[in-house]
Amino acid sequence: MSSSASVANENGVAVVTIDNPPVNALSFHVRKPLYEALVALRDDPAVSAIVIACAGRTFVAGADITEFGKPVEQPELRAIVALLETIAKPTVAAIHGTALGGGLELALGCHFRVADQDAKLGLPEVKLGLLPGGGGTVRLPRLVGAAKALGMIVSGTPISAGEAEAAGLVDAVLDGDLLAEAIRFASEMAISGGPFIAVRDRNDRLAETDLAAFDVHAADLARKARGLEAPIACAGAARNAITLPFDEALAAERRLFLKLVAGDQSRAQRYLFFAEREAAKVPGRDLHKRKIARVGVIGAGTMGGGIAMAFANGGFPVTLLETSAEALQRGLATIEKNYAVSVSRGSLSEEAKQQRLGLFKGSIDYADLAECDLIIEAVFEDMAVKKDVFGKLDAVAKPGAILATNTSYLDVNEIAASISRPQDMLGMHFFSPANVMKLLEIVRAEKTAPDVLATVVDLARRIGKAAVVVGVCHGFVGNRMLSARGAENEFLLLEGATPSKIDKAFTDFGWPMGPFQMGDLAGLDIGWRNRKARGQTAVIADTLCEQGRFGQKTGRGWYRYESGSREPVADPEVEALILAKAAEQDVEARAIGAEEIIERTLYPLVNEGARILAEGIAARASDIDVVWANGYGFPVGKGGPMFWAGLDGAARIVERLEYWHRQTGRAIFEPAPLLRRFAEKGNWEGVVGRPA
Ligand code: T1G
Repeated sequence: MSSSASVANENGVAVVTIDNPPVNALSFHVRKPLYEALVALRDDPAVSAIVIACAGRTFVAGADITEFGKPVEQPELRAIVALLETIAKPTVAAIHGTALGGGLELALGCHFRVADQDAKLGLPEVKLGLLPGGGGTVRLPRLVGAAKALGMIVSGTPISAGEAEAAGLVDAVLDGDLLAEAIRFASEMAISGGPFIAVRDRNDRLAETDLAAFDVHAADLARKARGLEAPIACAGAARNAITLPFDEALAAERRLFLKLVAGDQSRAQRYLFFAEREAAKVPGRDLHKRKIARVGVIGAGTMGGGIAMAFANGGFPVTLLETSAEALQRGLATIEKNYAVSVSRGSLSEEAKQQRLGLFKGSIDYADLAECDLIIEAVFEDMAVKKDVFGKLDAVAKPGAILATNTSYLDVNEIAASISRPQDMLGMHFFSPANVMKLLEIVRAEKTAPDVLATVVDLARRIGKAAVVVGVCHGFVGNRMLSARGAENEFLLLEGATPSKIDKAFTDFGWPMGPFQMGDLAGLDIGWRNRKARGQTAVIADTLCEQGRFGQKTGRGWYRYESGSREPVADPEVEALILAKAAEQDVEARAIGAEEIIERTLYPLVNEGARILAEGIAARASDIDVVWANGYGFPVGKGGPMFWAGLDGAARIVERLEYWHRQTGRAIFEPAPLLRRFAEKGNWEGVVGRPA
């Protein structure tokens, strides 16, 4: 018997234990012995029931994603599930940790599923650009109903054991020793004599389906797919479960799966899955990490409050410091309001809200930060202000405390040089809203100690952030590339492309919104302040700001917003302003197509990424993609700017950059040497910079 799938007999109940660290993925070396064991146990008269359990920290977390795109080795998961459904004796899946994807589908092949109370169950394949390919789209609706199944499969969001029990997915949530209780459950089932009905033969929940309501829900989900194929395929497969006989629906699922798994979108999303984990593999990651028991946050404004919530959400006690009692109260009130909104939306329980609020301690006295192990400042973006804050921190923070700045572009080395302990200092650049956005740029300064970096990278994972270590430069990785992406915006406007046209080119590409909508959302005054600080101008954007048109918050920016609405409406006044500015500069308006817009915005984006790689500000091209997919809404079906460059053809990007460089003479179009090398090699593998 293989160690990946071993069998024990507990008084007639056979226990098959899968052991494939770290997440018990259903790799071939698991599937083969598992299949063989189940055949033997099915036919063994001494076996009255079968329990499938897992060693380690979790039940099967899915098929082995690394196997996709390679020749399939039999038996596949589908064959194991089909085999399970030929077994007359009771079969029970004992679930702990996360039963995800193929893991849940394996459990769906069993007559029963029991779980411990901390278990989570889900079908997250959609996040990999796939759909459940082991029968999940046809079996799950038979247990929880089509509507619930549709939501689970298209969102990919796992549910708790309690919710799963209430929905009919789990037969019992067990306290105490899960395996012992699962064996007892199985034995009782065997004694009961059944009947033991395979999930495939249960149709009562399906009979309840309101197909019209299902289709309305599915259509709404499709509208939110933004060009991604998997969510639509997931909905279609779930609908087949309702309208087609089981085996036809299963065959349809197979066809849809094979199409998705071979497609660019799934390749891109699987790439991002591993890229996010690769980004956390920084030098020194196995060093001893400093203990972080309490986190201090300085500044209770939008960023500081969001950062404080991010840590409280991760279970960390937070000391939130402000300069005055009024500012502190305002900040704490905003935090409470944010949690209340989550409770009203049903995404947070009242109990959890109270538990998290209980983790906050407010203060207006720096001395209170002395008990913190990590202190993050989120004060005004001004070097003098930051240095003043760090001077105070240097005086009060305990030895070994990690000191972090949330600056989005200031020189972290300069701040580090202003304190006595630069080795304990780095940047933690959160993205607003910091309690929601997954990306965290961890800025490693010249003197940051390796164990400090390793501690913060590990901490990022513990609060659910996608951490990317970046080097020190203006704007680090994301904002520096964002500047490159927007450098042509005013030229495009003056030459005849309207804000709506440019934004539509972006949304058609798959972005959630275009640069002008984004600017109105974030506030045009932020960019205006940055430009003034750097002595830069943008004739149209500056004029809008001089007119007090800051975007949604003032009801007018690039677009107009009816009161209470966030819907952008093209504003003739803005278009008139653009025409006037173009006339001043004798710029002839012309028709500008989407392709040109993409070439003059996204190709410089990729080019700047290549420059960042060459300078070692990012260690890998995939790190840059993790930044853009998690911090800026780059369409995940295209994998990020650097992965997309491969899809779009780097040679063509170089050629078009050269064209625009000849046309404009502007430096952003001068192809970076590393991009030229990528174009020759066809991938970034050998084209990486020094470690960030
Ligand atoms: N296959 C291969 N490797 C995996 C893996 C998987 N399914 N899941 C995780 N790993 C690796 C991961 O790369 C990392 O490796 C290590 O395990 C620890 O992971 C047919 C088609 C389970 C919630 O999508 O969501 O089933 O970096 O760092 O933070 O219908 O892993 O150490 O070398 O993420 O504790 C569906 C994916 C697959 C779940 C644990 N299942 N995994 O999180 O650890 S498709 C999923 C996760 C499928 C069927 C379909 C998380 C986790 P390394 P980690 P974690």
